[in-house]
Amino acid sequence: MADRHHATLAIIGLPNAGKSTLLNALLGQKLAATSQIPQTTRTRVLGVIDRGDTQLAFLDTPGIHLPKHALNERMMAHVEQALEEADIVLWVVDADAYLGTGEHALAKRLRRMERPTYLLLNKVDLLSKGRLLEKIATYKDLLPFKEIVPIGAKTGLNFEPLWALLERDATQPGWPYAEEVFTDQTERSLAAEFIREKVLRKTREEVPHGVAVLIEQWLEPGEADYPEDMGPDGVFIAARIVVDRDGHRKILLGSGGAMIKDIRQSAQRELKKLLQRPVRLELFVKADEGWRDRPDRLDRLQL
Ligand SMILES: Nc1nc2c(ncn2[C@@H]2O[C@H](COP(=O)(O)OP(=O)(O)OP(=O)(O)O)[C@@H](O)[C@H]2O)c(=O)[nH]1
Ligand SMILES: [Mg+2]
Repeated sequence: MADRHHATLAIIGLPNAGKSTLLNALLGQKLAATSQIPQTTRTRVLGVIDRGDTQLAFLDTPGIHLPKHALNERMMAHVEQALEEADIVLWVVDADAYLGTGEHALAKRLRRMERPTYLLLNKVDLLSKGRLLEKIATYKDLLPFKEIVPIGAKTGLNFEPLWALLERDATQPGWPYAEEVFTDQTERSLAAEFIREKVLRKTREEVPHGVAVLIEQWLEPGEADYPEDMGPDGVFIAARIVVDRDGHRKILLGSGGAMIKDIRQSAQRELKKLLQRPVRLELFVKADEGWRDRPDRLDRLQL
């Protein structure tokens, strides 16, 4: 007990770099929604893992971008808060993407913070060795990085050296979280996120950015209105999918309801895996124009 150490690690970077994929892979369990759509993550997600005497508390954060709506301002506040709390910053970049103004601005900010920062060059599966070396050369002068580690978040590539470095640098005394604590997400918040993930994976353009999910009913066996035909160990979940425009609602429903049916089925499968029990999911789609700029709506959605 006496030689237990920990570190809080903020996983930050631009949208779509693979931060949430990394969190899920490090934890060996899905905690965060991931998709090819930038700005998938909207809040801060804690994932804790204990390795020997070392406790590592990872904070996944929204991808850094210029806020257009009140929602996006709150997203950026989550990034700030995670950076404040972090002992170590893990800056994840898409090594296959161009190093642009976003990266320069972030480097400037991190330089001022003087926090030990790792550069994690992600998606190295998409690069040749030669291009990877070029990338390292381009990035290394941006900041005095504590470490530069090429990784593949999707496949767990280079995780062993990464773990070793993190364990070496996790020098804060004690363990802030009890051994059984694994995340700060509730089953309900995970369920809402995984439903939203299915929507993001099936829609495009402006639709995904205007989507939010609210769990309206969560019925356990024995509760009033729990469906009688459902068996003694299931859960009945009704969720509302909020969209920004009526046109988006129509897109989500699809012709003859085909799209929403597809979303419902894949979300229900995912929730069964999450909850390890039979799940019946019902989805409703509702347009609420301008919700991303309404503080009351954002509060209700816990954003
Ligand atoms: N080829 C490849 N793709 C990856 C890898 N890691 C993540 N991706 C893909 O990159 C996309 C974005 O991944 P996310 O984990 O959602 O990215 P994020 O940084 O959390 O994005 P935001 O939450 O929007 O900031 C997804 O399509 C992932 O499958 C990787 O190692 N290799
Ligand atoms: Mg994310």
